[in-house]
Amino acid sequence: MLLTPTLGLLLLPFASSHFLLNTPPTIGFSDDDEGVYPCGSFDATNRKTVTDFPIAGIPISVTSTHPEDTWFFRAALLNDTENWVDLLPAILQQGTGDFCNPIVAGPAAWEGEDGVVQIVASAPDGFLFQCAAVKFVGGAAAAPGNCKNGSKVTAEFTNEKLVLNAQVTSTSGGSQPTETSTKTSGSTTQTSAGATTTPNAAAAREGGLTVLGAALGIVGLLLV
Ligand SMILES: [Cu+2]
Repeated sequence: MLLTPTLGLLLLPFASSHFLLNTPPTIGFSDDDEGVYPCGSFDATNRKTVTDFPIAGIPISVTSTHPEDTWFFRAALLNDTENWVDLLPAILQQGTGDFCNPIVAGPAAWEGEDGVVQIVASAPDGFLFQCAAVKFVGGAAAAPGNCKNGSKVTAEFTNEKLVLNAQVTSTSGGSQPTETSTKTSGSTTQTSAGATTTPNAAAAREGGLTVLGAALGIVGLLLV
């Protein structure tokens, strides 16, 4: 029996995995342990395959087996892999299949630094993680390559907050809250920490505001 290449690609990951990180190359993938923070059971500092990450942007491509995921694209410096910075606001993706954002910008202040990209999916079966080893560099954005979206896939930014280990990461409003919360992820009406009305809460992480500014600049590209 003949399978078209496309059909074959679709069937394989759907058989078992939660989600696949297509690009940048993953540090490692274990279907059973993809729920293990911070990198799906793999070492966040693994440098076996390091991808150049131009601050101007790289494509991030995943394949989801879930009907719905909320994605958090984050990054950390290699020497500080507990401080994750949002590269984009949260993205609500609906429909199983390929989801690719052609240009995800990096934190400008990190040019020349070794880093780790973390992809978090808030999926129907829990939080899932994969990471990629990167080096932040200057220059033009990386080519989108094989960046494509499945025909059933739609995506939009949301103001959902990622809450892991009671630490809140802001994904909207340009603030970097320092409060903690026991609220679980999933609500878009959460106001305790990440509210958009607290512009002075930005004491936290250098680079965060720059990142968000860059993110807002490419909103229009998300559905390309
Ligand atoms: Cu799953």
